[in-house]
Amino acid sequence: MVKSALVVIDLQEDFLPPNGSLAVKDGRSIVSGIVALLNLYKYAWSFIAATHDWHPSNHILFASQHGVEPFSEVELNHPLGAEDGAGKTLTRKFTVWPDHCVQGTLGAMLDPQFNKAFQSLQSRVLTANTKKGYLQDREYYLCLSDCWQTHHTELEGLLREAGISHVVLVGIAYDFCVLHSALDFVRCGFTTYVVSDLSRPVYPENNAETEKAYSDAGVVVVKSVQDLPDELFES
Ligand code: VGL
Repeated sequence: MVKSALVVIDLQEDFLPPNGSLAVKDGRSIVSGIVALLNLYKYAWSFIAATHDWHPSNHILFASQHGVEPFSEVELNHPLGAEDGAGKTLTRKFTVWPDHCVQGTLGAMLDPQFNKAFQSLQSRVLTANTKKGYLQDREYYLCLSDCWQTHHTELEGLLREAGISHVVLVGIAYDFCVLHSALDFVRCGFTTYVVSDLSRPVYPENNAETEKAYSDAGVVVVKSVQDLPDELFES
């Protein structure tokens, strides 16, 4: 039996115009479409999760911590010091960002229209608020684990407990947290959809590369909600 979850990624003020410190172009324009997806009469979700980037103020992926310009790259060590075969600590290059989604700040709040609709659902369907990015020393573009796959959020366990087989992702950003979360869901065995009209990228100019990453991984990207198959909502 198909049981579907909607996962709304990082619909937080810092990713949204006009004031977000890492505002994604037209980010706010997807909110009303996402709110429409919360209509349980129309869409029979078994689970709805909202993820929150939730960083300490000295998070390692903030450019301010490295004295470099936002959107430049830094090379970081594996947070647990894992080594390659030759005994050398594993490293990876990461883009560093303006400070954003600092725990407890206005910028970390969910968009108010979405938040109100989401809160009002909470006794009618299983829901989760999944925080990620709270460990200072590693990035979490994924909502199931960090980028090194060393620490896991509770979301996968909650979805498994609820018997979820299919997930639909919307939110921000199409080329970072939505993309990497979708890849993580596929790795964990979920049938994974992304609705591209209800997501926006940081780098629209890289869309061809982003689309390739989705399709290489087996994520089904549909343009609009109408393109989602009916079987997602048959219980
Ligand atoms: C994100 C850049 C930095 C995202 C998070 O939510 O996609 N993007 N941190």
